[in-house]
Amino acid sequence: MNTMDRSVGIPAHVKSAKLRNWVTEMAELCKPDSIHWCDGSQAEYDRMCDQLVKAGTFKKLNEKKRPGCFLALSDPSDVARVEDRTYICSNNKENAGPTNNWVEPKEMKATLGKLFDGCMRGRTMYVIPFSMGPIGSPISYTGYEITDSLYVCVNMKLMTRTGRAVDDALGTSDVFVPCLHSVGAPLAPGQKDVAWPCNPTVKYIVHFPEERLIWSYGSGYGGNALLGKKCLALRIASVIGRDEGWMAEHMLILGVTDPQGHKTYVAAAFPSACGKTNFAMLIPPKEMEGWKVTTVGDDIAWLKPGDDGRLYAINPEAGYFGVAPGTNYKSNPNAMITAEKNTIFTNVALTDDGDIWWEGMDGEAPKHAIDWQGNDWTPGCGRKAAHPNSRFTCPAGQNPVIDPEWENPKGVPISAIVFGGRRSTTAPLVYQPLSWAFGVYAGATMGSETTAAAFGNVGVVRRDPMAMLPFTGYHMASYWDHWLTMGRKVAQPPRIFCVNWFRKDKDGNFLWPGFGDNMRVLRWIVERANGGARALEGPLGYMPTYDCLDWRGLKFSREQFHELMDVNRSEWMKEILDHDELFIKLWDKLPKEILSVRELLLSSLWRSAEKWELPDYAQNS
Ligand code: SAT
Ligand code: MN
Repeated sequence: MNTMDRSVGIPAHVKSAKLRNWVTEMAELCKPDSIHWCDGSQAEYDRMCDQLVKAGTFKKLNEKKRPGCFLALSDPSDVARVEDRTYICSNNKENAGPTNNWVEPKEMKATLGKLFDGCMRGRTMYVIPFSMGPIGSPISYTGYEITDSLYVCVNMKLMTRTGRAVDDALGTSDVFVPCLHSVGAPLAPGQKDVAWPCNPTVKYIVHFPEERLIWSYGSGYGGNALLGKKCLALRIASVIGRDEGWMAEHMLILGVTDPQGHKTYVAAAFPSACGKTNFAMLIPPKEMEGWKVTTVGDDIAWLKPGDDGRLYAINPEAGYFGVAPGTNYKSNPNAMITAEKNTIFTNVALTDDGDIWWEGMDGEAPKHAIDWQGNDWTPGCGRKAAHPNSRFTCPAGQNPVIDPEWENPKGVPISAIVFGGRRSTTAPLVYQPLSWAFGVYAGATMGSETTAAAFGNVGVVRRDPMAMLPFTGYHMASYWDHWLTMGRKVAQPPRIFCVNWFRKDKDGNFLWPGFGDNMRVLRWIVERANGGARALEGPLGYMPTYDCLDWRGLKFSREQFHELMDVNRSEWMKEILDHDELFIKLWDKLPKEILSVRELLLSSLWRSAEKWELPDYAQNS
């Protein structure tokens, strides 16, 4: 432990008065047995992992097979983000908007005050200094997470930049986001702790956007507890970005290098279960020699205007918190390599040789394993070995295709923004909306078919504007307005594109191979964004014809391509009626441009043929 202040154990090097006062107050409220101020060192991380092993939270994995790796199994009641327990407590209900849960801030503080009172009894209170973005960079943001979970401490060490350097960079400043977290499981004197403490019934993930304050209670899992990620870097940052003129987006960032060595950066928003991590680490087909994809980020992008009139993006995170099931050396070898060492696995299965396994991993299933609930598991037992939302937490720097600029404090210039969803019908493989406003409309009305029963019926289109539905810290329509404002402010905004890798034929087969072959579409996007590739004007925007794409190494006919690119008028008329439902919900703050674009889209669909056929360029024109 560091040199302690006599009263509550705040190290003397911590100079910010606001920080000292806040930690003191929270210690008085939560009443922990002791306070530990995290220094972020490797030695501290190792000590904490040892302690987690002793407590039974961690199991050390086979050092030969998974060096530096641990497995944690959570309580079955604590396995994912809890959207229905997530609140945006802005001063006025109108500012949270109809897509967020809201409670009057004073009332929420009263409720939480009672829950937090004494909630850390019998436990240590850890204070984690962390930076979203490189420490000390002008576009980074500092947070302090108070938590009673060691699991959170070690995950935050991988997911953010933590430790003493953050305290020093903050200095006497009072600009930081206070994040208070408790698992909500105080221990009576002598009471033995459980492996995964949490509150099985009471959970609150609460944001106070005007105060830039986060309080989270009851859960120890993922985005509920690692408060730098969705809570700070998206919900609170979206509000800060609106106020300061930048954007916090749920986007991956990748670099595309062409055979001449020219690099273009692309940001892309996909709802969950659309292969976002795979796209961020895409491996181009070998026939597309000389093309290369590198990763800047896999989940979150902060986009800020640069002096040259372009938008620059940073990845505020330092690690990946990736979904394990379905990841394998074929679907995403780079993710597998990233998680080979120094990784924390949560809720995957443990094999008899001390390694991990999940559904969809390469090779055969093990004959026997311990499942995510700690029970014996065999291939025919009828239960899943890994939880569908099981995760790996690993340092981004271990990604073999990490972009050399990924930690550049200036960020990387973004040339294209891609919106994508999972649609078995209606949405073509790729198109480029006619302008920024048309692109904002496309992002705002983005829809994806549900894959997990968690959202109700499987296969129903769920609207998820810019993939930000659960992550926008204010009124969704004001957020769209901010997008439109940014397009006017930035002299050279990125070009916007829409993709759909998931269209199916009449028999329910995917029309597009996906994975590495998405590079064919990405190449067109990049060339288009750089003013190169050809396109035709369709009813929704610009579209590539068959001859615009690189088909080397893939047998794919014109007919197949046309089926994928078809824009069906009746389907799109219905689609727009469905957009209307969202617009009516958000009517009180709906930007006028959204309705204007809707009219223009209707008018171009009206005059197009029922089945809009993509014409072809003559082969050699
Ligand atoms: O749990 S996280 O919020 O970090 C990941 C997710 O659910 O999107
Ligand atoms: Mn995400």
